[in-house]
Amino acid sequence: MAGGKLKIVVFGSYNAGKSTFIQAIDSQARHVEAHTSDGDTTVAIDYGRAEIHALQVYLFGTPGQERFEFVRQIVSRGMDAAILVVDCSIAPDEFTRSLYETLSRQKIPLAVMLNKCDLPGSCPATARSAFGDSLVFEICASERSRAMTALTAFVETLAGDL
Ligand SMILES: Nc1nc2c(ncn2[C@@H]2O[C@H](COP(=O)(O)OP(=O)(O)OP(=O)(O)O)[C@@H](O)[C@H]2O)c(=O)[nH]1
Ligand SMILES: [Mg+2]
Repeated sequence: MAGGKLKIVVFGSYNAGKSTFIQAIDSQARHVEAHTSDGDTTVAIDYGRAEIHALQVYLFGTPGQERFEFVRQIVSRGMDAAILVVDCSIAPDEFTRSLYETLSRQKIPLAVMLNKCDLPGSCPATARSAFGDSLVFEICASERSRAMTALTAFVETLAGDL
């Protein structure tokens, strides 16, 4: 695999685990957040990087709240690939479905990361059925090794596109 750069944008509903995923990949990751009574939420962007097979991978996380659509549009510009993080410990939500439909329509590679698989109520097998033939990984974003293994496997599928 030749050296190069890859911009991957991470999408997902509020609280799905996008910031946790990026932090697991890069402990030096940065993010812009607001403190709320429900915990912290991303209001602008997450940024982290990793080197995978001599490729510089730049990860940009987006806010999960619907009202930040304009931020998602700005951050998405020029992306080479997308990741959709899904909390599979709760019932599938409409916003996840709409993000999935929008991303599937775009001509960019997509990986779905079924997150929070460590929680007792999680059901990755059921969640998987909502994502058709897409590339799906089961992760626990707070576990670096599982997050990194999934990201590496996704990046390897992109090698031919670079
Ligand atoms: N048990 C468990 N908790 C997780 C996991 N991933 C994230 N969390 C928790 O879920 C909550 C939300 O995680 P974030 O990474 O902030 O979610 P986000 O998608 O960035 O949220 P927004 O930026 O507000 O859209 C935090 O309390 C995390 O600690 C996981 O794999 N397992
Ligand atoms: Mg976040």
